[in-house]
Amino acid sequence: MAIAESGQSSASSPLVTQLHGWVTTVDHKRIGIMYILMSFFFMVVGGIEALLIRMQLWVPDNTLIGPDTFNQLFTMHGTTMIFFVVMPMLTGIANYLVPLMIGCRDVAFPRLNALGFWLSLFGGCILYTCYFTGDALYGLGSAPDVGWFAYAPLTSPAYARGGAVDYWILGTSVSGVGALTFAVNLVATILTMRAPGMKLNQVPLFVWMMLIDAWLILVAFPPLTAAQIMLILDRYAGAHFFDPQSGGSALLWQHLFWFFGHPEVYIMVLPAFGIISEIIPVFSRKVIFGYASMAAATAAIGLISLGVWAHHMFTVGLDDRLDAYFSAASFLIAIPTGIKVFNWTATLYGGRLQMRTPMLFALGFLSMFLIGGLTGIMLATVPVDWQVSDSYFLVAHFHYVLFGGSLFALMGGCYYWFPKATGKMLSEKLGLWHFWLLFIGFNLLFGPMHISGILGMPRRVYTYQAGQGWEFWNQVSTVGAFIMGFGILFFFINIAVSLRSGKKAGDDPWDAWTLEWATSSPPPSYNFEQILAVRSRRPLWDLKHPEDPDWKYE
Ligand code: HEM
Ligand SMILES: [Cu+2]
Repeated sequence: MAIAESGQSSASSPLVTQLHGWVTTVDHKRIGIMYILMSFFFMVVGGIEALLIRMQLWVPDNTLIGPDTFNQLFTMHGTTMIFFVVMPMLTGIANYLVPLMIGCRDVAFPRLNALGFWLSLFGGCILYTCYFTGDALYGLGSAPDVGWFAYAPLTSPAYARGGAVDYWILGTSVSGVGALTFAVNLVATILTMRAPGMKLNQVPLFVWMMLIDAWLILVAFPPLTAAQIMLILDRYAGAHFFDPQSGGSALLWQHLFWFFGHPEVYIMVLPAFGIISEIIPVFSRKVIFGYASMAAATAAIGLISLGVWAHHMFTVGLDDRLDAYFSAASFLIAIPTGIKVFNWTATLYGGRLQMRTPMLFALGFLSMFLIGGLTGIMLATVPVDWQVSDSYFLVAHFHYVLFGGSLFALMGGCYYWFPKATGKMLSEKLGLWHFWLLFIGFNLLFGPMHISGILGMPRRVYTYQAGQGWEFWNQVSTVGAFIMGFGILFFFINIAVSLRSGKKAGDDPWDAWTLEWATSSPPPSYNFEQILAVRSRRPLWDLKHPEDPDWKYE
């Protein structure tokens, strides 16, 4: 069993001993798996919240949930999906893979790694404690209702009474510190612990993109934490950072929040880029096209993404020149992103494509991320943004990027590396069901939101009147949401079934070329019996084809 071989305790030892092995572990692989399990748990929670939101919007003038609960639901849903679903899933995948991919035995600071996981998990627990104690305007047991961006002064003591908002602040800041420990660890690991001979320009692209990802976390999270501390001081120590009536500034929150919030989008999507850059070459049986330009484009995206935050603030009435700058800077990101899309397409072009589930998810990612990217360019155009900002068009846009883009690729990654982590293959048949239900449901759910948004439906409204042309589109969306829910159910069924009775995977089921496939599946706790020396970007190709190794050409 996966768990037994990668840790100290064996499968035959009592359950308590096994559990003890898990909660005390400092093994990067076990920590990675725990992050992923945490993400699955919160995916169910955030998904139920999303379904409740969609049920409320099924018909005009619906009274199923009511305005107060609705506000709490979209706040909790957004916060959960970002901080406790996508973040832990990418952290888990990176934690599991990066040391294997660069051929070392663990991360640089294994204990710090464990601390990071527990901080993330406790952050989620703190947030959800609000349902038991967080009394706000609505009495005991209410959740925050201020949106996942928690705009001040809506969060100031005057408007957010009771403790609900405090649970948001504490939950997200504690998990944010967890993300910082992860990033520090990852940077140190990648820079100092690569296998002998492995130059930085020979690591798999996933590692490159995670390096830049970690760097973005290091720049973006501290301002958020600072803003959160300021908000706590406003709420409990009589400070007035965000209180205009006493010389504070409400816009300050927006600047600090989006200085985090925009790079956060890239923090969530760069790992997806990385996963796709591993999957597409293997299932096209070709070397990735433009390795160096891929890494350079990622660095450019990371840099530019730090300078565009105020495109979230076009409607607050900044100076025109500022709007123009932030609009232009946002357009600029299309260039490196375009380079990447070009490289992926060029890798596919002329390849011997193998349509296995990971590849399907990769192609699903490509198509939906493209749509999300194009609507992003539209939104970066100031006059367009003035029209559709805070409408469902925006909700459609960011779900295409974050769900269609990020989460799709992360799920594809789960299919690709599941055999490595467990020694079992996932079922292709159930995988197909998962993919197609998700893909069809997704487009039914979020596609029509472009239209309802352009027709004027504002986001964050708990209901609407009949006769504005919104009913049909909302019903399509709600149907799509349930189809997608079924899709995710297939994902979990697939994992459960395959763990019990999946085909044996072997060390290298996809005939891949990176180092993680050089060890057993699942890998032993020390990863590699012998640390391999590396001479090219595809060390396993070199091993398999000694007559024609890559290093002759690189
Ligand atoms: C079944 C899946 C999902 C459904 C049905 C869904 C649906 C919704 C709906 C209806 C809203 C409320 C929009 C509003 O009135 O503002 C919303 C908000 C949000 N969703 Fe999702 N969503 C899903 C998955 C996700 C995922 C995977 C993510 C993150 C990666 C996500 C992130 C967000 C965020 C951040 C908000 C807050 C929007 C805001 O108020 O600004 N959602 N979602
Ligand atoms: Cu942005």
